[in-house]
Amino acid sequence: MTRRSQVRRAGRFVVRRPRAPRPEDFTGPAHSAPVAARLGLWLGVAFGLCFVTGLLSHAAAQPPVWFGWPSRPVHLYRITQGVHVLAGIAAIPLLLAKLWSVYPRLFVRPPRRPGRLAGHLLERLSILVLVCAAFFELVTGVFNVAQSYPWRFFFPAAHYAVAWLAVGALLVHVGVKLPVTRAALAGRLDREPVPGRRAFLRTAAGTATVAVLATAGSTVPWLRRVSALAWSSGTGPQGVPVNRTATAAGIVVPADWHLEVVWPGGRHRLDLADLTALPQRTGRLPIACVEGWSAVADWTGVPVADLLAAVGAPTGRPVRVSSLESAGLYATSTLPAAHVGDPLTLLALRVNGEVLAPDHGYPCRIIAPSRPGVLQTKWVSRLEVLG
Ligand SMILES: Nc1nc2c(c(=O)[nH]1)N[C@H]1C(S)=C(S)[C@@H](COP(=O)(O)O)O[C@H]1N2
Ligand SMILES: [Mo]
Repeated sequence: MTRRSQVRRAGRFVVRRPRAPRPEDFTGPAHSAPVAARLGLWLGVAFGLCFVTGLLSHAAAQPPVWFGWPSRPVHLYRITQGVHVLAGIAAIPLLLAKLWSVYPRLFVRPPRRPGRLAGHLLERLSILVLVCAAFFELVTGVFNVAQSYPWRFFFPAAHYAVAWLAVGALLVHVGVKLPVTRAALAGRLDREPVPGRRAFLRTAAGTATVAVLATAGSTVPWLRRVSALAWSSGTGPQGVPVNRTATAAGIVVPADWHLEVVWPGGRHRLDLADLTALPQRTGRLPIACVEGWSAVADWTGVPVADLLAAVGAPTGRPVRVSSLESAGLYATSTLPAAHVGDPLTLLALRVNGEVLAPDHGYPCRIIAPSRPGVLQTKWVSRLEVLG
């Protein structure tokens, strides 16, 4: 009990009415501006990486007219998406540590002066939005990685929209806290080291590092052996993991399967023997899923540009790819002109020296450099050169 607590005499007993806690009551080493500032800085970096790489991924998957996602370097998308997911994983323990550090501030009394009260409430509201949006992003992201969607909304659209909310609230928060953060980071708040603070920060940073190492094997091959929690092992038929099998997608390849190539003013049909007879090229290319996993394999097939040229179709234009899987998100994808022109953009017939397994898209699939995995369409049946 502190001196401010009210004391009332009632007969022979002294009754103390407890008062609401105040931030100053929380004296543990984690609850201090220097700790909160440092965690805030790390979280800012993690969320900043998530936001920028998320925007890139969104733009690569649904390019706006003014944006061209490059086909080189070959591993570009793999890197940006790996960073996206791993920065999100690192942010989980950092966010929990930050909330633990600052939760005593829930007990700050609102100022009495009406002018200040409005500012105070706005700042509190921005923190509420920030915390909710941050949790939403991290939780839905982890569920997406686990390929589980126990909700009704469309994950990419919701994850993208809430990212803007999170970043807006984060900018407000950083703006409000800038003076105290700068003072804290510059060591101006406490000159004496306080025991326990470093240990708390080290534990938070260590937990984030362990979380990243435990999952990074999904995309960093040499970490596969230490990544006990990696969601993709790198194994599957022909050494490449499979997200959706041919059976799951309901694929039945018809006996008279052929590839139809269509362009403004012409069309051409090729069967598998025609495709196999064309000059083949092999490229060591990754599949990089938006879920953060990636796998590199030797893919062999006909470069799409060569195929178009061979049948007399124009090159240098975007190409719409259709799958035997006729419904749903994966039924079609569009190769931008830059990808069509890249000699490593393949209509692949083989992987790691073998004819594609049904689960990898037999008879043929698109494999293009630096492309979101979701657009590497399997079981291709039609290519349409767009006008
Ligand atoms: N037709 C079709 N193509 C598809 C898919 C699919 O479900 N159907 N999955 C996509 C996704 S999400 C990824 S990451 C890559 C690699 O998935 P895979 O491992 O199932 O081949 O293929 C893509 N191509
Ligand atoms: Mo994917």
